[in-house]
Amino acid sequence: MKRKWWHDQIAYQIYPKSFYDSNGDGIGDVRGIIEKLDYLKDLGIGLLWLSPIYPSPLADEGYDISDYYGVDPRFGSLEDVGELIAEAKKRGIRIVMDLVVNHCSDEHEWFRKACEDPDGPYGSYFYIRHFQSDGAPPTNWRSFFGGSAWEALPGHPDRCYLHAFHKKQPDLNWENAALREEIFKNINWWLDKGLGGFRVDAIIYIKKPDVFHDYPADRSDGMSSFANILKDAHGIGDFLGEMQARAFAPHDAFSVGEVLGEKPGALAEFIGENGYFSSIFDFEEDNFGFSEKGWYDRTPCLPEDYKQCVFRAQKKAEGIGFFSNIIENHDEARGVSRYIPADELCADAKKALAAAYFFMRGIPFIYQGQELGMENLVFHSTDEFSDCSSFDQYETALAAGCTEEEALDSVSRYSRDNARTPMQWTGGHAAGFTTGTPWYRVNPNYTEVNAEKELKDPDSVLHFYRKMAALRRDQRYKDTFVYGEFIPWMPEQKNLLAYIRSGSPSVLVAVNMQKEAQTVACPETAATILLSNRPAEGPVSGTIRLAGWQAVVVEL
Ligand code: TEU
Ligand code: CA
Repeated sequence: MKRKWWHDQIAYQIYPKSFYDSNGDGIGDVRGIIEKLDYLKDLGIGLLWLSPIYPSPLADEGYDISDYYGVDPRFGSLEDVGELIAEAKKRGIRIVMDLVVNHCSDEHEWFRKACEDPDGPYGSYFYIRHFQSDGAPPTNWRSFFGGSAWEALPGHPDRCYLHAFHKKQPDLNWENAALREEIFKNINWWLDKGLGGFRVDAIIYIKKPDVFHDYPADRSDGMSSFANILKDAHGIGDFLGEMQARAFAPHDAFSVGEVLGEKPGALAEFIGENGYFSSIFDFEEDNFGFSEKGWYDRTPCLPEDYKQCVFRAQKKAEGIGFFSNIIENHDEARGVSRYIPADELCADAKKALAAAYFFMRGIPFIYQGQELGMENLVFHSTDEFSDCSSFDQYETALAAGCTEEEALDSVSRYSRDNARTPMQWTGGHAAGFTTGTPWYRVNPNYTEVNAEKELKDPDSVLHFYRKMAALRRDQRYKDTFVYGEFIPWMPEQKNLLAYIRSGSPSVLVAVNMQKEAQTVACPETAATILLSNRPAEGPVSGTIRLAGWQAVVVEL
């Protein structure tokens, strides 16, 4: 395998609105990120992905972009981004921005022009169709945020446009070569500024079926999930290959795709040696228990399920390329609240889950606050929701017959709001996120879970993350963790998540994902514990006894 500069990186995701507010307006900003670069450097990261900071009406928190060439004044300026790139570089960190090109904002000038003249050149930047003669939309596709994926075109009541997500996010028509040129030009413009690369949003949906038709209804609303179009969408590789060749490859840029639902057997096209992307995220765990009906119907992911997902994903990528490994992101509940049973949630369990995913094959991504052990919120009423999907899923649950309490519970468990609360820097005002009023509420556990406190405590979750990063970057083990094979170890043993990363030396990672102790056989007679979340060090042999939620990394 040809070695690439991103293979051995540790990545960190920032959700800028909630990371750090430098000017007291309650909204995180680019200057706030600059102020925290030393914190990130000390954590050991080399790639820094920012969720969108472009001008946006924020209907979907910046994933609705109205100008691909700017920075929203709420977040800062282009000069600030230039400074961020330069300051990050000094610390060995490359900036990765979010590329959101399945759709733009309905406030983007392309869409305005399309509304002015749907038959003109900008009309074909979008998917504009006529309503059916009875007034019904062209197809029964449901948008991901609820309701029809078709919305009346402003100024043209007989026509409508397609939106996979929010109605303020019209889908862009990639079949149009002029649109593709605009996108490649934009990517190159940013990469020329010295970016490390892009995280590529919702990219699987850029290819639509040749013929638009209904799919069987999957809820009582008579509509069908937008994801069903993927079955009939063929040939996305032409677009992605072009993007790779025209934009990413010439800059040797890192690209990580948000790809949910590539065709069976197609992984090599995406992340193989000449793949469209450097990597794509592993969503196997996130997808576990998914229900088309909505969050209220999801099946929780127990530790044993989690293990099966991890092993499946690792197997899938074997010999092909690198997944980007996560336990959470800005679209998901907090990993510790999701994969650790609620009554067993504690610092040891948080560290154990961390060790389980961090040393797998692939590029580990840390989502802001994850390194502190930040947890889900508890919602008491809909007044506490912020994200559009929280409202939609709450209504969906009620419509399906859930009580208000059950509907709130499903939002508490899966809402994207969980991940979007302000970063917990201190135990002081607004968790040290802002001197003003934070745009969204702080998780009440900030007095216990915060960076200031954890920096002082050598046993904190934060220090454990730092140790994990240091170990992964250690010259002696680097090649093993980056390129070593992933071999499941004692996979039959319940709630033991263990694997060997082969190399010289080989390493065993063994995680006890339950509160009861259990033992794991040590594959070598003489071995040494390199890292543990419980007091343990030095030589081991025979069997290793793991206390409840103990994780060890052992040199073989
Ligand atoms: O997400 C795309 C996606 O497919 C989902 O994870 C989505 O958030 C979910 O189906 C909604 O319930 C990406 C971004 O990560 C997300 O924040 C954006 O909202 C979305 O694209 C649209 O840009
Ligand atoms: Ca601010």
